[in-house]
Amino acid sequence: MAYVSEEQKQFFKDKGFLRLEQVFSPEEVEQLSEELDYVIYNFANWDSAWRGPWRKEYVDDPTLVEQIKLVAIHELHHYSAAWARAIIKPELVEAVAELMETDVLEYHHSTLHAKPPGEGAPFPLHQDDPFYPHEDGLLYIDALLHLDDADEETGCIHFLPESHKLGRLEHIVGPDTAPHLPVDKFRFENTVGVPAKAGDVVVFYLWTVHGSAVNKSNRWRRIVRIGYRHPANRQLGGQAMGRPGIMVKGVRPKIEGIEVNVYGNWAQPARV
Ligand SMILES: O=C(O)CCC(=O)C(=O)O
Repeated sequence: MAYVSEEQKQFFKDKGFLRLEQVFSPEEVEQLSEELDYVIYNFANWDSAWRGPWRKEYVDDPTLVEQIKLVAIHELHHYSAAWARAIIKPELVEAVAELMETDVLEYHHSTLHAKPPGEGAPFPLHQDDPFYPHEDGLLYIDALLHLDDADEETGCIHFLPESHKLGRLEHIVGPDTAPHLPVDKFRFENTVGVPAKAGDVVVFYLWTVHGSAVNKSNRWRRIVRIGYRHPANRQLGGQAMGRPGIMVKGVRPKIEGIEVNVYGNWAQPARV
């Protein structure tokens, strides 16, 4: 049984992104949403908006430039069993594996990006590569699981079509800014918005350029990004570096130079 059509595969390969409709049922979304709200109010960081001088290009209202808010937290399955089920859900994992054309797939990380009403933070155009660089940006797929309907008003995700074909791009980095692409060369007006419904998943390559605008609405825009990679795709640094992920499809192939450093692994020296 196929989870994505040939047309969807072709679109993804060409454009670098794709919306998968209703991967999660309304009942699943309701439970994920309820448990996520508990995490948001009890564990998450409400001061996670990306910083940097690029903000003034993305926030029209000067009084909001310093006010914008983003609620974030990593690894939702450490907080909620519904989320533990979500990251291994066969309909999601199989669709990602088909798009990557692989029969082995490893979970890498999950990250919540929740934009509160009225002041939800924008994201400057960037690739995800600077955050968790991998040797091959086409053997890594990020999946944005939508908990709310997202549209232009709430700051839905935008992509620069075909940008994954550019490979790894040099980003502006530094202590006072989140990694991003130069705002004069990478213009938000050249991107396409991908509105999505709660339960939809929007997928894109590690090298696809993306970003989003301020949430100007009176609604939340909650998205959880779930990263999946081919287990042979070597990580070069950043988030979750050195941490093996759970296998979500197939058996991990033995790769020279990729260690599986699981605490308690029988192959590790005994702790005293
Ligand atoms: O949540 C968004 O609007 C953007 C998220 C993003 O840039 C990312 O997950 O890398």
